[in-house]
Amino acid sequence: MIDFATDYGSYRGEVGVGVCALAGGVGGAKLAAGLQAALPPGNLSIVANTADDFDLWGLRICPDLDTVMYTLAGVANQETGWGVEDESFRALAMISAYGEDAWFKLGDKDLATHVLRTQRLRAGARLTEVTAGLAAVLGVESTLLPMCDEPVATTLKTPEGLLEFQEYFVRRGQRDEVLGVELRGIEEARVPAEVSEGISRAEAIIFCPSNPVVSIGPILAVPGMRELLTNSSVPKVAVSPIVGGRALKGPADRMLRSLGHEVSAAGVARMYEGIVDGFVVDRLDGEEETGISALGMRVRTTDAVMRDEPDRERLAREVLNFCSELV
Ligand code: FO1
Repeated sequence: MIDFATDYGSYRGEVGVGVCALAGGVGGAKLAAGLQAALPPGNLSIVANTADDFDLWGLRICPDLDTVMYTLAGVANQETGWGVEDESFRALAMISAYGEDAWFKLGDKDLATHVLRTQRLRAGARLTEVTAGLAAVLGVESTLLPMCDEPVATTLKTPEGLLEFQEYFVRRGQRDEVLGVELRGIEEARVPAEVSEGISRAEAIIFCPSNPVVSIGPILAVPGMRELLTNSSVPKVAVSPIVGGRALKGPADRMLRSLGHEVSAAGVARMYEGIVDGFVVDRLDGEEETGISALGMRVRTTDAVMRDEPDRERLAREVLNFCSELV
């Protein structure tokens, strides 16, 4: 049996191969940080959702990529989960003084990331290259990869009409009922060579506890991504973002309900049916094991809530051990 956390097989020491994790924002970043702590340096690649990216004041903002990047670099704001620690908002105050509605809280240090990213993208670099450059300077030892280089924009159908993702999530505080999800630009998106390589060379693939509709959903919707994952014969394990019928963070529970999915760990497992072969649920949801097993998945029941840093690494090690049992 391979112990992913210690014997790193033939891939030990190579950058970005070994374990590949799919992640959205705050919840995904926590498990990614645990995996990074549990694995030898350079053995983790993370494919992050970029469908909640948008333009604001002329800058390209990539919230999920940045949340993962700051978390893995150890500089994330611990309270919010997004943004940078020890942040100030003086530029935002000035923007507000000019009469703009400063609804999206861009900190001064965070602004540097958006300014440089925008400049490099305009100069013709791919988002994959720009992200690698920023993450390297911040000291991220894992390979952080956007799901695609092309712009994709999650647009939500609500009773108030179509809303851009950040409009729904931040400006309107997730109060609208989500009746449909459209991923604008997804047909033109392509799996970057780096993502294809990260998945093909991975010895285990982990679906972080991120929103299955608007975080993992867009990653799986990039043309060719689902096939790459299903064709891979390595263990694929998802961690439930729903515990005790509620989302660990954000509006996933309400979104699942309004879109007609069952709001439970089993409901999320059903969305990954045919792709993952293992599913991790919290002890609160232990009774769902039979239903999830019926989907053809092995189930691991554990404490799946990450309250602090030791929790992240403990859960990551449990997930890695579960993967080794599935080989
Ligand atoms: N989330 C908020 O709830 N309010 C904000 O003002 C906000 C600002 C922000 C700035 C930079 C960044 O990278 C993320 C930011 N987020 C904010 C988080 C983010 O919009 C969401 O968590 C994700 O898009 C959902 O995954």
